Amino acid sequence: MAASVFEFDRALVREPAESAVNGLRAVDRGAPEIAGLKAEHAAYVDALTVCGVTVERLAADEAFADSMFVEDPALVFGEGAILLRPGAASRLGEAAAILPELRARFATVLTLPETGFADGGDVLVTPDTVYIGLSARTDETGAEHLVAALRDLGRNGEIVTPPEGVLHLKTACSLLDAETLLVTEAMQNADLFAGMRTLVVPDGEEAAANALRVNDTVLIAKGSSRTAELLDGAGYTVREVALDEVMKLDAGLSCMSLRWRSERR
Ligand code: CIR
Repeated sequence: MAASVFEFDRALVREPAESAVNGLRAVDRGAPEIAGLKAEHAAYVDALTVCGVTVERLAADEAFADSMFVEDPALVFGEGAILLRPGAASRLGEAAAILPELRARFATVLTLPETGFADGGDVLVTPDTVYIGLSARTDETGAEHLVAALRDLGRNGEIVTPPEGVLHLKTACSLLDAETLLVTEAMQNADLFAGMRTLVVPDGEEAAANALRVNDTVLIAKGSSRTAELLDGAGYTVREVALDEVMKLDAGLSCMSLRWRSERR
């Protein structure tokens, strides 16, 4: 059985680049304001730290506007890392940029064959299964390569098809504990996760479905008060993190870090 999927003691983040004003966004709600983006990123790092995680910060990479979203070019576990192939043309080069950082921290770093695409935002790790969602960023070929790499790490991968209009699998769902997911209603109706319990985010708070469980705490987007109440009522410890500028780039909590539990504890 895999190690706990929400107990982490290490995380890697990348500082936002000034070029983030040119970051990808499906619906243009304006460019993020860089000072605000940096402040939100710093508060996110603080939140991870308060939750008991040692966070290492990589320098901003101006060559890649979306490079602060380090979860997309890599997938990490205590036992090893997998270098992914982000499916947006402007982001594919982020993989090569993060490779030395993975090699410096993991004894095992697997790479995928150079066909197809697989994006970390499409990967949801549960204790028994690593779900890989097909999307505009992850195709069948990339997903199949990822399943093979996961097998080499002793993990079971399963490819799923999320509902239309979901940027990344984890845009619309996240892990709350070993048996429970937080999902949007559309994701609930798609019924992709056999054997997992689900809590559905209240209508109008769909963005809160990208929560992040870190040790004893569930981080959620600030302003999702009904989701906070729902989680609080279900017994979770909730911490809100401001994400207004981050959300202008279609991003949320999970994509701003790579997290793992080091084997040395
Ligand atoms: C992008 O479209 O690639 C970025 N602007 C946002 C990526 C967010 N990543 C994620 O949800 N895993």
